[in-house]
Amino acid sequence: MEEHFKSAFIGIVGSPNVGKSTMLNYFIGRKVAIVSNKAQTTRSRITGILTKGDYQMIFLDTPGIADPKNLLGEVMVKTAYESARDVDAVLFVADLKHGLGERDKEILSRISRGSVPLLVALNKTDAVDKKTIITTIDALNTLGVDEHIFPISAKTGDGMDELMVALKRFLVDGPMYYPKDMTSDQPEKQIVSEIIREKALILLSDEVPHGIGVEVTKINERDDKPLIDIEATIYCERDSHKGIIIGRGGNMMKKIGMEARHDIQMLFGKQVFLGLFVKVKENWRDSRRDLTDFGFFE
Ligand SMILES: Nc1nc2c(ncn2[C@@H]2O[C@H](COP(=O)(O)OP(=O)(O)OP(=O)(O)O)[C@@H](O)[C@H]2O)c(=O)[nH]1
Ligand SMILES: [Mg+2]
Repeated sequence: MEEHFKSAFIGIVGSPNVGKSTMLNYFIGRKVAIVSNKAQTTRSRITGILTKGDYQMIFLDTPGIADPKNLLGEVMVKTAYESARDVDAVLFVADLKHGLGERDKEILSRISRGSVPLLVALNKTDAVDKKTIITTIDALNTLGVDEHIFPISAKTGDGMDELMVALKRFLVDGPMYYPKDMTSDQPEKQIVSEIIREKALILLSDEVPHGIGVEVTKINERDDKPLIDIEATIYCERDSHKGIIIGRGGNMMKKIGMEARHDIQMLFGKQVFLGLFVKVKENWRDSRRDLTDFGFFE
């Protein structure tokens, strides 16, 4: 039995905001990666694991590739391209609503130069008409991509079965890399900090959410009751941002805290006390030391 087990590593790459993380969550059947309508939601490589019968598929969701504006941006681009190497297949995701932009073309040309098989998912079929889908496929053909193109909707599931069938062809004989009930390799602290960052991304606007980093400093389960105490600090880049995050009368913090607490409670199945703090860490996205503290460098 063991020797027939198959596995595959699939790298998911593309421009920001095209729906890579939504797709990862769909494949795994639960929320592994945070999602928002803001570009650059994903900052690190997020592993999602799907184990079925005699195979295991390991998806690597990556940060959207964009021109880096700071050191964090550089690290993100590097993470994305590295995840497109040393995998059994790379799944390039594009957004049908936006069509193929210059950045998409550049990413495509870079990843198709390697020896890793390429599949293309054209996401958000639910938001466009048939003609747009055909035009985008034509554009891909012009770029030399003729096969393995899948119009899908990670939101509704349209076309996702066909894509999964295609991905299964890249399974190779290999071990079960992760225990079969494991869906992600993210440590608890990271999951919690990502949930808080997601709420900040969704609730805040302009440049404020992009400069936010969340550090979970405490997760403590009480011995005497089903209750978890969590403390986290939201870092931002400027004093003015701190004011916006706190909000009038503490309203914004309250909102972020309430929504995050809801999700964290669902995750742990226990009541959660969430203590949130806000601190300013100027230009942390350009500081190697701060980025190391946040876990972006080994
Ligand atoms: N209409 C529609 N919207 C979608 C679909 N998939 C994702 N979205 C939306 O697109 C936005 C971006 O989704 P994400 O999954 O965060 O995109 P991403 O590619 O991971 O983004 P980054 O992490 O920033 O690179 C969110 O608002 C999603 O709800 C889809 O199939 N249809
Ligand atoms: Mg993402």
